[in-house]
Amino acid sequence: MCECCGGSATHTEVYSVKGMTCHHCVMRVEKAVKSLPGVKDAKADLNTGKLTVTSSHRLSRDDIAKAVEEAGYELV
Ligand SMILES: [Cu+2]
Repeated sequence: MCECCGGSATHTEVYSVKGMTCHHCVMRVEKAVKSLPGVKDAKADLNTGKLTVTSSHRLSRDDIAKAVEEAGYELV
């Protein structure tokens, strides 16, 4: 159950990540975001730079940005 809206639906947000140049970068970004509390899945796309995050509650963009930056990339 969602803590912010009370619903049972999962939240999906799409972000853009700058600086990914290979499959290894994608893995690093996904791993960093997946380590955040509440995140169920994270999928990064090397070609588009899109990062799709599925979570059990709405995450703050700052938390995602911090995780991405700690992995060595930038949320745009
Ligand atoms: Cu790389």
